Amino acid sequence: MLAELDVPHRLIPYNMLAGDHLKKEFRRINPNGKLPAIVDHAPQDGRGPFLVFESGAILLYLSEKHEDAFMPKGLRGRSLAQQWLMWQMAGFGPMHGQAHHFIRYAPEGQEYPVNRYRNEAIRLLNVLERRLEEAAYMAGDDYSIADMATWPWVRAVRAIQIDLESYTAIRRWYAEIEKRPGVQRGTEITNERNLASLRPELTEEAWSNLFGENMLKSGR
Ligand SMILES: N[C@@H](CCC(=O)N[C@@H](CS)C(=O)NCC(=O)O)C(=O)O
Repeated sequence: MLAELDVPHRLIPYNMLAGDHLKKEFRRINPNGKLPAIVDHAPQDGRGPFLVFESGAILLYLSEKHEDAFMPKGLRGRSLAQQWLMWQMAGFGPMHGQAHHFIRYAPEGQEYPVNRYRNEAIRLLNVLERRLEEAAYMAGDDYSIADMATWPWVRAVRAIQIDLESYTAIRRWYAEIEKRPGVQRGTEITNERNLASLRPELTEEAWSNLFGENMLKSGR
């Protein structure tokens, strides 16, 4: 979003495997201790820095701050963008996240959760495919913050062994968004290798930072 808006910003990479996100300083920015979060040093009211967490809230905040950027005009259009953004936040993102967890990070051989979350991931891709058969973008004719929120999870599906071959509308939409200069700039930092490797090797320490005792301790 920041690259698309072309506003000055400083990106601070956090290494989750090393537990950077568990530090007290970061919890002051995001009480939920997760990435991403932003600090706006130039808020509209001219008061001190403003902190925003939750990716959907960050997208809405930046859109509103920048004259409703990437938000359709009119009540219907706005509502459509919000509906699909909420759908991503509450469904597509969390379900794909769990699919990544059980397929890539959990001990192998757990058939039930792997099937459960792969099925949900596929069901949600089917919902997206139907939507993109009837509209160019998720909220209608134009690219919006709903597409921005969803595109990165679609980008990651090969790591959960889902093939997009039969998803014609999603592939059309995906390729159009991938060409955008803002998207190219904004994705430069993604670790492609990590996305491609099916089961990343985690040290005990990294595991604990992500899913275990270190993660729990940090929030107490
Ligand atoms: N609903 C949150 C989800 C944030 C989230 O789960 N972020 C992941 C990285 S993509 C994270 O920080 N994981 C570290 C952890 O769970 O300890 C959002 O959309 O901002």
